Amino acid sequence: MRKLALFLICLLLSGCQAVTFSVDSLLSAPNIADEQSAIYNALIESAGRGITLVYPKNGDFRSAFILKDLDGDGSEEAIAFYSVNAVADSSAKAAVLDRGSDGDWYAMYELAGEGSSVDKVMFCGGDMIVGYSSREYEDSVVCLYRYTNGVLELGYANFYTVLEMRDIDGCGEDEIIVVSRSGYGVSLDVLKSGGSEYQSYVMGIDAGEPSVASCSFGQLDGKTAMYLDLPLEGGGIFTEVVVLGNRGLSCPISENGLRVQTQRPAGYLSCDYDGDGVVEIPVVSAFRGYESAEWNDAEHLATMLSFDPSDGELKAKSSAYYNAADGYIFTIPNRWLNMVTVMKNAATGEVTFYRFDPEKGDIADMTPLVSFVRSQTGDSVYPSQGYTEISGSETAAYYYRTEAEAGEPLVLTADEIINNFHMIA
Ligand SMILES: [Ca+2]
Ligand SMILES: [Ca+2]
Ligand SMILES: [Ca+2]
Repeated sequence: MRKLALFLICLLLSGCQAVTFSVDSLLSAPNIADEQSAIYNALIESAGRGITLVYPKNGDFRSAFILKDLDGDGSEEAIAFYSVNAVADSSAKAAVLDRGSDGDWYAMYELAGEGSSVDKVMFCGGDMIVGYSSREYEDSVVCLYRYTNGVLELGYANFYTVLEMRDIDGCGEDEIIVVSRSGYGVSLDVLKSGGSEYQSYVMGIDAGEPSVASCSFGQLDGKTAMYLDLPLEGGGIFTEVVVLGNRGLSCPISENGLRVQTQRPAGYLSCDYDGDGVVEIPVVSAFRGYESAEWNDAEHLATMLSFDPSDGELKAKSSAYYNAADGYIFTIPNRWLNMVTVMKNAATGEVTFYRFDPEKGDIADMTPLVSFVRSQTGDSVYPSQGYTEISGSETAAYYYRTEAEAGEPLVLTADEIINNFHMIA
């Protein structure tokens, strides 16, 4: 039946485009649904009908069946994850399926994974890296498998809180980066592929507690570096930069004694806010007028720092208003520095900048310059109230309105506002 269906498809295709009628093209006719159901049928033939497919939640491979040539024989195997419908067994299973000499799919190997769901699947050459997670456990588990002679062999396993693949040594190939919770901080394990073996680079980083606030990657010295925001003891976060060089893993921020310079309250996460490929680290101080306010009642000026490997120092790139709650960073123009302050409307989230006037005790009595507000897309009343849209995403739109009278020297042009406004994820 299946071969007949393929033949009909080829006939239909031949009406509008050139089709080479070789055996190969007949076998690889592009009917994805047909192929998926053939793989699924082979899976339930092996595992039984009482199964539920498990889809990877994150990463580049999220479909029920992942096609990949795992053993390097030139033809793709299919990888599937599933769970059995049994109360006593919640583990996700991994199955490798392959075509037999008759061209049909067969389940070749199955094993139980290390969690009830699949976080992500990645590939390093033909090796498969699977991150498993479970609702009951805080730590996820990464397993590295190699498929040889029909057997899926486990070559490496570890707990993780961050699992990524990046080329952090600039060799042209991605390394596998595993960050796991350890003691009072985290432990890094970077696996570098060298033919059939991996070289493992291990390093511990002390922090206030074993967790990761955020992980990002950015350019440093012509290579990709990892930026980890980690918790401080007693609250707040600091940033560590991790690079892989000839002498292994290193942390240039700590090695240069700069960790204390990156300390700040939680929520001000490192990010490449301006999209230039370099990650900036926001450290904060009170905005004018808030110097003696309680921390939670104050507004803060963020200094966006970047690490300069040429002299091993942190350099201030810009000053900014970092609005983590509403997802944007507004760079403060130079002529605004020390001249403005800011106030947030607690009800609407609208942020208004004012020309700072030390004679006036109340910011609301100062001269307003410009306001920013975030709105859900599709229901905004702001355009009818004199606001102009700056940018938007699928879930939010951002507007500004100039509040100052014409002639006010601190008023910003539309270009200044648009160029200085950065949405952050
Ligand atoms: Ca293969
Ligand atoms: Ca590399
Ligand atoms: Ca940047």
